[in-house]
Amino acid sequence: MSTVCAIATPAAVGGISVVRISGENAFDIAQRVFKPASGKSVLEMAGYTAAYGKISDGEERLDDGVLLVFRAPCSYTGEDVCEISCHGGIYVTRRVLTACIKAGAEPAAAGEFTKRAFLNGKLSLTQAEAVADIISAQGGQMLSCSNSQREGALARRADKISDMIIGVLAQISAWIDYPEDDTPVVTKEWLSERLSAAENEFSDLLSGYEKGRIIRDGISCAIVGKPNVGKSTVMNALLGTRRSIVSDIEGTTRDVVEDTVNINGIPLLLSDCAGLRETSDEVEKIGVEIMLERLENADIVLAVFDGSRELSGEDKRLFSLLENKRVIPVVNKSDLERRLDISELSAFGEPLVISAKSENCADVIGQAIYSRLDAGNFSANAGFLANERQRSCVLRALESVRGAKEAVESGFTPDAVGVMLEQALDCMLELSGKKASEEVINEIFKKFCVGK
Ligand SMILES: Nc1nc2c(ncn2[C@@H]2O[C@H](COP(=O)(O)OP(=O)(O)OP(=O)(O)O)[C@@H](O)[C@H]2O)c(=O)[nH]1
Ligand SMILES: [Mg+2]
Repeated sequence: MSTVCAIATPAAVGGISVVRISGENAFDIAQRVFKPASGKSVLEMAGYTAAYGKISDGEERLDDGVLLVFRAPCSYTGEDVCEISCHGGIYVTRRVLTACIKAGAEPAAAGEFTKRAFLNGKLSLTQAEAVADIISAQGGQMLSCSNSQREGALARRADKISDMIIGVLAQISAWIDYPEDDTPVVTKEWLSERLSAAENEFSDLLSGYEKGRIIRDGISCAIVGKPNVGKSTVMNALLGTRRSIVSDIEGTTRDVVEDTVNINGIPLLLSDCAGLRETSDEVEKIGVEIMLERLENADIVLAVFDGSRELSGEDKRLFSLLENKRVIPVVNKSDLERRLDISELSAFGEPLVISAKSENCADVIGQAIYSRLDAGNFSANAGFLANERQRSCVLRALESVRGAKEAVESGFTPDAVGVMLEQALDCMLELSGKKASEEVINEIFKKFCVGK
């Protein structure tokens, strides 16, 4: 493989920038660009050591910096790697990169270092995907889940089930090939037990996907209700700032107001929407249309009612829109005399009775959202499906295992069962990357940034 280089830090001004070189000529190239102040040659430096020195492009001095040396296979990519840290200016960093290219390195493609780590057996595909997730993590939960994945939580789970399937396949083929030997007979019960174990494992992984998605992407939360019930006041309380305009004029919020807040390490993507009512105002009508869209697509809906008033026709119109949604009914203005009959909201579960103007309102709503999503008991250490590709592999594996189970039940021959189990195994090998096509691999690493 060629020797590649890229800037590993963002294209922005900072204290330090890093240019990374990986491949068999990494030390030769670094030697041409970097001269250690000690007078020692880069080629003599041991792995995991650093040197301070001068960075040049031919005769032109560019900067002073630090060189880190990693010798194959003990590096991120598994190849010889050098990292040159220079001052974090955009121009100087680009010049250091150009000097490395002039010295013989090729510019790295997006994700090329991690792709090489995968190709050199340093990481499974799911671990490589977790590296991208760590970079894009926006909340503590996502970060800790991605770290578990990078440490191989899902890869281990996939390997365990693949090994089990391989064991069953071996037993089936031994029995077919040498029926006269004293190979244990593959009975219907023996097969069913193992197929059920595989089915349960796949179903378990798939059932955790939704929670994983929420932790990964955050929760979208639409705040809806008729005008003047206090939606924008709730929004501001959750954000801890005056983001939305609050007034006692009905129809104050017309355009959707969006912002993000973190609850227990999960990003909550809030949309404060226009109040639901019949209106002849063209702009407000559009606001109501957008509100309906947000309501439809939200992971969770805060349906706000004014507790100081009886339920109106507009409140009741909202009811039908909330069907089949994950709803938290919020009865606001608890500081005023209650006129709303809470039992009328019983279809949506226990309402939160709050005053959006009170200090603890954000905590109460945040906790209610968190427990409603049931994300708290999500165990990332056990491994979970972090993206659509991984989910699709497990879905297909589950289908094949169910097909194999049906074949056993219908009295099909063991080789028919074996074919379906092989399909399931292929899906698991695609998941871990042991048998993924070049297109799949390229697709994954294309989404990485250059330098990672
Ligand atoms: N007493 C009392 N008044 C509140 C409470 N929450 C909001 N209000 C008042 O209710 C009025 C409407 O509040 P908003 O937050 O603007 O209501 P909204 O639902 O966003 O209204 P629209 O944007 O018009 O749909 C304002 O005068 C708020 O100060 C509360 O808990 N108690
Ligand atoms: Mg409002």
